[in-house]
Amino acid sequence: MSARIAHQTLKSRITSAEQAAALINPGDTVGMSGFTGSGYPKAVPLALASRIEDAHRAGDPFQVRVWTGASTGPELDAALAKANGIEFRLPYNSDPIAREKINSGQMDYFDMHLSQVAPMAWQGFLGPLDVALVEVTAINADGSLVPSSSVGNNKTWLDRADRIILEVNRWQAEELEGMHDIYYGTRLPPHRVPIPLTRPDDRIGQPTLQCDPDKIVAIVETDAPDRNLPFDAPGETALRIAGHLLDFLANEVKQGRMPENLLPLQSGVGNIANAVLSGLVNSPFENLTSYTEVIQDGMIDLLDAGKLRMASATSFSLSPEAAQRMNSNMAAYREKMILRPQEISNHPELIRRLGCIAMNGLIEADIYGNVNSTHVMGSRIQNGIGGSGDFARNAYVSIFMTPSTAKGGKISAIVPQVAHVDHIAQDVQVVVTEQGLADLRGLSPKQRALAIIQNCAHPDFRPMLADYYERALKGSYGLHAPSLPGEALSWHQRFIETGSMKV
Ligand code: 0RQ
Repeated sequence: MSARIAHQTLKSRITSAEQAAALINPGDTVGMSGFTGSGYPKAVPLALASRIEDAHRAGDPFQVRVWTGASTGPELDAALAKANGIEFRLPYNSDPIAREKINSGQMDYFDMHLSQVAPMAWQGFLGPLDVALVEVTAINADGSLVPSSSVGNNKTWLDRADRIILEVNRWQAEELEGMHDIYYGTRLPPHRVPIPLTRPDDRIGQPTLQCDPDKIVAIVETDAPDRNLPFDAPGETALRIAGHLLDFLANEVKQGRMPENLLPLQSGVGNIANAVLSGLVNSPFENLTSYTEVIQDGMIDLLDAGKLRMASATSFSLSPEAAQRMNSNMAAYREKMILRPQEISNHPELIRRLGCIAMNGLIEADIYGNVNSTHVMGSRIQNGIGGSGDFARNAYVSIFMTPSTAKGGKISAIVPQVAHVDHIAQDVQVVVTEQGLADLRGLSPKQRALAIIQNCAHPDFRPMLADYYERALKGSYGLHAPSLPGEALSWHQRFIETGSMKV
């Protein structure tokens, strides 16, 4: 019997992944743990996928609806998508097999703001939640649950579900206990009250999750690592983007618009975000804080270098090396990190109050600063909006960063008009590429266009953009935000037809 399960009655519910998967029925909605490859269930989804494949071989329909915190790992999204087992998915996916199912029209996907998942689940229009399938580090004698490497929507899944299946993962460090802060004070209107968090390091809840032990129908023991992907060493492009961004922040301090230790940092996922954080290690900034949704390698480097005082998030997103470093020294990291439910880590009220510096990636931006974070050529989803909207709209300063081209230079990340809008121009204050940085604050659309074309566009595409803009100034229906509707999306159409945006 596992020492990780201290509750006497619950020990009797330990079972195999196969037996637990047998408790999930066709058509069930399953709320699973997991956020950016951390803390997702690793055994039961695989067993469920195998059960679904058996059913399909026998000619029986079998699909489930899957809700999570954000992205998960191959044992969950890839396995279930490969088995054609997911009918509907929310709120974020980065798995290539699931992405293909969505883009080929075989899987429905509701791409939503991560802060809104829990409150919308409570509103009820998403339908009932049949099963919560949640990874935890341990079950205490009193039945409280020690969360693992992400919190995500677990509190809500445990509260809302009719039946609960737990995976207790021995791979997760026992010393995670005490790192989490689970706030139980959220309500639906008209009963909402202010969330009492005024600093990134405030603790406003309790260290464990609670649930009704009678709802727990199965407990499966695992010993499996999170999906930890290595980060690339920052290349020339990422380093140049980081350089422009750090210069901008230094100037904000010099102008008196930000304190010397900046404001709480939010940083998106991916190599460029990680490179920016690594750049901060060698910067003059000290005593930094972070109020974000994921803690990635760059944050650990900043903590280790003594530059970052503390980090608040809902999940880890670490390379295997950084995960190993954390797991072997968790008690020390626990003093400087807090993992919270995603409705708190991404809460607009808190992001606005704290004044976060939001730094997110993009697919493309247009000359007016509208940003597309999600859809390639306007129709193929890449990942999802994730937390970028939660942070961009409510941040003290909202920064978007990207290489100026994609796909070997065939695609310009700066286009006449974005083919899909996630972040309207009002939510985008700074755009930065390796070419330079455009500070768009306080600028009119025409001033923004000049700043973006001159500072951010790649030289291969800059003359084309300048030419479009000049002609739009002459031929546009109105001159507030000049545009030529018949031509504005022609770059995307050209890529679809020829494989390049270049003429
Ligand atoms: O495709 O993997 O096939 O090579 O998009 O692009 O340049 O590696 O950049 O990893 O930072 O991701 C917007 C997707 C950028 C990410 C996005 C292709 C490119 C590559 C990845 P390949 P890069 P990144 C906190 C905040 C939304 C969620 C968010 C994202 C792949 O930042 O998902 O911000 N953001 N969350 O080739 C065609 C273009 C392209 C393009 C890039 N213009 N056209 N393809 N790509 N630009 C985290 C969470 O919310 C959990």
